[in-house]
Amino acid sequence: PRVTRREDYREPDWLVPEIALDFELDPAATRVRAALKVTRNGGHDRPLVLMGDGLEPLAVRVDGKDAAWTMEGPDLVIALPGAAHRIETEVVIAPERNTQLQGLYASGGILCTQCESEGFRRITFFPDRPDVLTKYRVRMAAEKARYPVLLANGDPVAQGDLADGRHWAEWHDPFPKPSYLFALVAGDLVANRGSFTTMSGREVQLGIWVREPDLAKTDHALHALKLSMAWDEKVYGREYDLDVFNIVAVDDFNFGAMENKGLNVFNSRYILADPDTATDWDYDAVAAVVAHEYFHNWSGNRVTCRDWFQLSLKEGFTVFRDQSFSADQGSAAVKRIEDVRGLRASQFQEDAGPLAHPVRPDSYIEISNFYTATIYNKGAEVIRMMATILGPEKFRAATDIYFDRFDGTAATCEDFVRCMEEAGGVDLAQFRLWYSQAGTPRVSATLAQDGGKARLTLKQTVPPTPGQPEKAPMVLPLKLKLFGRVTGRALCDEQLVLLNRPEQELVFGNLTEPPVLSINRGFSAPVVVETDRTPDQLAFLSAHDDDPFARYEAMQQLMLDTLTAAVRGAPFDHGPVIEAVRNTLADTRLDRAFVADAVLLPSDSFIGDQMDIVDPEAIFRAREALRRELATALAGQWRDAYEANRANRFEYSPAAKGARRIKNVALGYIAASGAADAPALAFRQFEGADNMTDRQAALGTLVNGRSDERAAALAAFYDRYRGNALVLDKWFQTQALSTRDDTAEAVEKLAAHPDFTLANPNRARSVIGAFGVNQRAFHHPSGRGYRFVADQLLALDRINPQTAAKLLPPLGRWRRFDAERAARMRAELERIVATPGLSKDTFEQASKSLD
Ligand code: HT7
Ligand code: ZN
Repeated sequence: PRVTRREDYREPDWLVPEIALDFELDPAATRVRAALKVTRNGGHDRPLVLMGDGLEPLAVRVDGKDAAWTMEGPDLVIALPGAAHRIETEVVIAPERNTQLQGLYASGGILCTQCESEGFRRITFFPDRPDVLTKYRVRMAAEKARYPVLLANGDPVAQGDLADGRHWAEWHDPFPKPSYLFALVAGDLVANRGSFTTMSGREVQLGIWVREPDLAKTDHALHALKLSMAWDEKVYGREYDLDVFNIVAVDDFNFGAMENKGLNVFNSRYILADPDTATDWDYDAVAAVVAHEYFHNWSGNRVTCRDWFQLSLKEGFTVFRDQSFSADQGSAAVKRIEDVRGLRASQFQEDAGPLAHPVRPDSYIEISNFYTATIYNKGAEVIRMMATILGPEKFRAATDIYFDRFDGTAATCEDFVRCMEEAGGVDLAQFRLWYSQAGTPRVSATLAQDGGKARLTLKQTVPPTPGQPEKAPMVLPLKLKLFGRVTGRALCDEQLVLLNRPEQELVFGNLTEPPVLSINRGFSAPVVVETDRTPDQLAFLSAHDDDPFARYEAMQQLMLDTLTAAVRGAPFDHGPVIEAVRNTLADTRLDRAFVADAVLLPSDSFIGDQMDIVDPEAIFRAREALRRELATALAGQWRDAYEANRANRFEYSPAAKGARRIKNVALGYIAASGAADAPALAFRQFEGADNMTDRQAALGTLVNGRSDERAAALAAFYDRYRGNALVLDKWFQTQALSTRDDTAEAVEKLAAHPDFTLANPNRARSVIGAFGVNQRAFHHPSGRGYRFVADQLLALDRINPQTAAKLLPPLGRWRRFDAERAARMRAELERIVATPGLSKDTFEQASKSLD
């Protein structure tokens, strides 16, 4: 397959200032007529190349006359004599046969589009690249009874009825946009409507469109949308710009959602929420994704990307914006802890494996494979570091310059960094390495006391990654502080150190007591920090640090050091962890949600990430042993925490969420203690819960065990929710995540369940995706887990290559496992690569994983 390289970027040969699209919608055969105004860009004589994917031109006219054209592979090529022409094309496509869910497709009777990254070329011939900005007029007609609602980008301008039970609507979008932001939807939908008055006093009509039975589950999304609109005005000075903002929820979607101009299309999983069907995690995710897509209206739509190598320009920045928004809605500390947990689980793993790539990649085979944790989450960390270096006022001044200067254009990461330099008065030349170098930097920090002085030595290394064997030192903004071990008082103010050399030394004076180092506070840099802090010092910080993230981190490090020692067979002592957890549980000043995060042990896979060769069974055993010890040593405290937060009628507030969280963590520990009444307790919670958070947590606890209640809960859950696809996904997912030793076998049965289907990405991910991150089960020594994932992935590749390719990375981590497992994993990768007709999506992931 062809490789696209960043260095080959060339301006488009032809621009398209305007397009008029006319859709005769029909699931089996939709006729698409396009009229493009094209203008030659510069003094060349190259023909017009209109990209297509699986399209056949039924008519091609230039300036009103039939014209000569050729096909070059999937693309339509027309030689044009002048500087400006009108091109008309006509094609017929079949949305109901579109299982890839790219382009125009059908989902549960709704016709909808997904064009990012390269789906527009599956609808009509067009220069389908993000630096061609066009004004769109869209007319669509469809059978009125089946598709009473017709939506597109921009503002509605006209509608009417036709003969034969059909009707039509016309929409104009006044903002020039790239083709990836095009959208239309036709369906039998109803709206939860609202309005928002912008800061300049314009009223915007809001609509969350769903199928009628789901209407009652849309209030949370609508509320989140209004909060997001107000937040972007207040924090970034960004106002919405059209008269309407519509969101449509569909069940079949390759991703979370899509920011199409004025018409966001969402995976229904990130819109629908009510207490009976959505967990607190789901509620938070709905608000975060609604905010994310809304924020794209400026960071992505008004200012878009010049080419797909700049993807993090919109995605990293928008994730940073949505994370800041969510932090402002509740506990910022808890949000930061969760974001870092997510970053470590997905991005650090990606950066350490065969698919590692820079935040601004240099090449790709299939761009869909680059919607990764590196582009999104590491990209957000890169923006966060610049915000930290500049400080809030200068950062805001920089984003103002960025939005004003590049409004209506397709920009680059370099453009963004220059705005930061200009407003911040800083030189970010070396900082730019964050965009070009892959790999997670490692910092070692050692603190040596010498009388009233302490010397801190910081060293950095950046590990080699595919194609980048040698790395230059980076700029690492590290917030740090010293605390006195005796009094617990701060021995200095917090400092921001920019570590930009391989090694740097800092000296602290006037010390009156032994210092303890608090470093990378707030996770100011996305790096791995290794320190020589003792278990006693970590336990001390977990109780005294005034930065909540550093406090959490000290506890995690203490747990991790204990667990990795146990796995390696080195001497270890559970005592300090037990004492630290005891103290944290007893500290009534702490937010319950924070306590719940702090007392959770690192996951199996995060423990594995610390080892050169991962031994899944040894890790599982060590973690279970510590869990059991914590559970029994603190049995009374877990019971107290459970009881204190038990009488909890559903309310969606930070306090109520925190109470549910600590209660459910406590339930897990009660079960881990082996208490005889634990299954009954969990089952009672399962049956009596008035919300999905408590019900699913109880189910999860039971599913990890072997009680009679397990089967009863699974059956009851299935019976209650069999008609609700999103909740049924939880039923599948909870079983695929089970820590039991028979999970590999169980998922094979799940895949044969009548409700399992690969055609729905959420369902596929709920089994194959969840199983792939279940370290113990996926790495079953027999290799059956690998075979299962490879079989499913190959079957899915024929239906939906984008979704299939995203499930491959767990198989690519073979270098981290013992020789036998590695050989089995490689064998599956080789089988995948050798499969005839494999998509380029899966080919790229699998072949890179074998290199
Ligand atoms: N910008 C959106 C990306 C997206 C996407 C990418 C590939 C294939 C399908 C997709 N659906 C949406 C989502 C976002 O980051 O906001
Ligand atoms: Zn995005």
